[in-house]
Amino acid sequence: MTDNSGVARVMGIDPQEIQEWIESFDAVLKEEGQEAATVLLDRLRSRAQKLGAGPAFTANTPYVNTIPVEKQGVFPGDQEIERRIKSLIRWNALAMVVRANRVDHSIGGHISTYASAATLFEIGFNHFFRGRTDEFEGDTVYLQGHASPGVYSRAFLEGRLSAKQLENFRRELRPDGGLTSYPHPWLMPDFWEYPTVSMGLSPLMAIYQARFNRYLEDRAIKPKTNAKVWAFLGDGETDEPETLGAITLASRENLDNLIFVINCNLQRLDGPVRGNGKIVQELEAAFRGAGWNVIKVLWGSDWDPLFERDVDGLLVKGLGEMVDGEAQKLVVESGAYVRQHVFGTDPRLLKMVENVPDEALRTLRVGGHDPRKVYAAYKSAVEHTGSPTVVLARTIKGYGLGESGEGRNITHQQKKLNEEELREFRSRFGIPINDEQLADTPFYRPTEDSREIQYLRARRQELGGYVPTRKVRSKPLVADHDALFREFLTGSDGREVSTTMAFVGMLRQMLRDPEIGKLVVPIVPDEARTFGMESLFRQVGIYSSRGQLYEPVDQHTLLYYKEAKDGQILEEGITEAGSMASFIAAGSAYATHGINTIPFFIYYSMFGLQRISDFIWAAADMRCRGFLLGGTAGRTTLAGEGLQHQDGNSHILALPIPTLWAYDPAFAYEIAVIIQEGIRRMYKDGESIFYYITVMNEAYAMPSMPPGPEIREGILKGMYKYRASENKKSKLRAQIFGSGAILREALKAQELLEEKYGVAADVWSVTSYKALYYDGINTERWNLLHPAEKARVPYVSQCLSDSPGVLVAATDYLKALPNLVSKWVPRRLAALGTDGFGRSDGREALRNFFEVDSRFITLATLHELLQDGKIEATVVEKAIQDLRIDTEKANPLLT
Ligand SMILES: Cc1ncc(C[n+]2csc(CCOP(=O)(O)OP(=O)(O)O)c2C)c(N)n1
Ligand SMILES: [Mg+2]
Repeated sequence: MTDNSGVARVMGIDPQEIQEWIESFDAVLKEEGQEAATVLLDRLRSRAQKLGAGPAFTANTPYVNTIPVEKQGVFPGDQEIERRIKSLIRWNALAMVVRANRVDHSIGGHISTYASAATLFEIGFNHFFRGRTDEFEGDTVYLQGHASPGVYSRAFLEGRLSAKQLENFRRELRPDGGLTSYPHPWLMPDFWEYPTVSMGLSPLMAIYQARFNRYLEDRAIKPKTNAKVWAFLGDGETDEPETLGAITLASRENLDNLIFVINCNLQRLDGPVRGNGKIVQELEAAFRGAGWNVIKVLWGSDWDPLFERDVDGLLVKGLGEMVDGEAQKLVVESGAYVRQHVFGTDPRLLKMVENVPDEALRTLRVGGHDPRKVYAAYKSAVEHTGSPTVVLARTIKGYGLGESGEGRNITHQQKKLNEEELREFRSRFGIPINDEQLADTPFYRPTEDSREIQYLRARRQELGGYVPTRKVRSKPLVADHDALFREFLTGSDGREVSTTMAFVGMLRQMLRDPEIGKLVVPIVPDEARTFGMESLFRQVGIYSSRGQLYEPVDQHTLLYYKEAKDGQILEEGITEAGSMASFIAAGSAYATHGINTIPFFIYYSMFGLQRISDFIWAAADMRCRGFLLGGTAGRTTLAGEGLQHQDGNSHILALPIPTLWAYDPAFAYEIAVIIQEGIRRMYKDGESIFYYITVMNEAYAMPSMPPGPEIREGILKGMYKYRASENKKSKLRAQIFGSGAILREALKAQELLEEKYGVAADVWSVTSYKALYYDGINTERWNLLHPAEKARVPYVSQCLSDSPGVLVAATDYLKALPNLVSKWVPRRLAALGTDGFGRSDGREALRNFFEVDSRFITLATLHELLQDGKIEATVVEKAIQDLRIDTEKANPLLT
């Protein structure tokens, strides 16, 4: 096809002259080849620019297929049998949703997404997606979440899922099991690998997955392969900022192992994605601008002869100017409408189609439904080198649903079809189900020896097995790492260090360990210096696929910024979302690659759970393992920064994620115990859990771990008595809970109470309210279900059973955190916490402002004793004076 689409727009130039230029160019192309033609164009462009006549910038190409017919190549499959298979998959996917909806109107599912994606998926399944075998690592495929019925339906034909399972789609709680609505590895751990349904997450995860694969190769942890990462997205999904947010990373890193396929059905849930614009062109410009290889698959083979006749480029121009809202309308309109609106603008165009009947115009196929076009695009994508590829495939939402849904704005939520509509669908796709059976909408699977099943099986065998299949391939670690962590149990000999520094020390040692050293993946979003990690730059290097092409400004220093091709640190720049995507790739490598990489993602704690919680949720769904380190944590411990930075929230935000163990340790030995245990549970015992540990930047002498086996157990279970009062005689008793940096305030309060008020207080380090809370609710649940058996006692109640006195808890997080356990403690619990917006000031001022310092802990303890009638109000009033507490001070929650 010759593209002359600009011709009509050019004013004042003789068409003859234009034709001559074109012919000269064609001659160069023909005789000298493509490279020469490109040089010629480049030279002309530079010349024009120099003379001030540079062409207007455009990142777009005309609205036609990127791959010309001549370069399409042959389709290697049996098109007829593949069409039959696809039709059966369409039918069963539809039947799943229709049947589920009949049983319960509230259940349903989505038909129209898969209806649009069927050819895009099937070409992948039959020709491209390689399974994971012992010899080859396989491709990684992120499938559009709302198209899951189609994926199940294919697995049914493959013999991997039963009709009963299909029957129970979206009814997972049926006694005989069911199928989860969307791709959730947590719920179907042998099937789904990657959760994709929270829109925008999977494109970002796919980019970082592709980069992580390269990282493993560059570090010689896995062999170099040509495995691909495929991500299938919706066009509406591209409005999520995460979708396009990292595309420049993919091109910068030359990720030619990455292929996006965007299902451009021009619709999202409510209506058109860009009614008044063109989403394909918009995406083309964005991806081309970012340096991607863009392949547009817009028109099916039926259009080829029309474009062939379009010598003046009028048709291309017309299609290029038509907004998507109008293009969507063509789908639902008649052939006559198409004739009038696509070809009616110019008599020359009308002439082109004068012999084409209306019906043929109505059913002209778009590119994403044409197997040959899609095949050619994928082939070109997998063969492309040097940059990632995006395939922009034009499809029709609800394809095949006819009047009831095809191209309609309501189609996304279409779950019901009446008998007439079912009959039409059945006939259109040639499903061997007779009219009487239609009302029941049965599933249909041809016999095992049918050509369809044989073909489909043979294709998957050839490609190395079924996709998706999730299988844990890694071998458990064996060492106990006692020696590694032992040095952190003995304190810092009076040296003042922060828990962050202590953690970094552990990380440095872990990186040297013979078993786990290579497996550790430190991940930082441009905060390594904040956390004192710059020494690691030199020790293990920062990963860069290009090595270091420049001499760093600080090369003369010991800790210079060392980038290396086999560097181990993933220094992601300022992207917590991207860093989390790296964490997910590294934290799931035990399944994806059979490699136990252990990610340690350390970040500014406020910008973690608060900012990227949906990714953390997806990590849990994916059964990720590893450690999240919330650095510069605490509302009053991070001094100076203020409202947006000071994190008093994250331990509350960690609560909902079932597999995330959250700790707020105060001392180095606590961190050592937690990390050692985490490595054991995740990488030796194979538990699919991960850890969140807050670390702070307040420096103090780290004590050594108190003796006794109950300490280690207590640290892990959530609390242990750190320092008991030595005063055994006092009648005034208290139990004070401190956590993280606030533990030291509790210890100061213990002294104050003893010295000034004669109160004997024991101090507990509460390392994890979440762990105590989960233990509490689990114990309660067990008791509820076992009324006749001896009731179990929550761990927090056990701890306090022999601990007399009033109960006071102080935390650098919301008061809700200690209050979580208040029902299992033997008496009233007074909670001090940091509810409200942060402030810029020093620690002392902040802890006064938020009322969590030793003075307020003392006051709260005395107040509790007053409530119990153990002391007089005057004592408390006097204390308020002595402690210089301003009773009229601002309320931190309201100011
Ligand atoms: C983060 C997020 N927001 C909203 C939704 C709800 N939702 C599900 S599908 C959908 C429309 C999808 O449109 P598109 O991406 O174009 O995919 P299509 O179904 O058209 O292929 C929406 C809004 C979601 N799944 N995730
Ligand atoms: Mg869409």
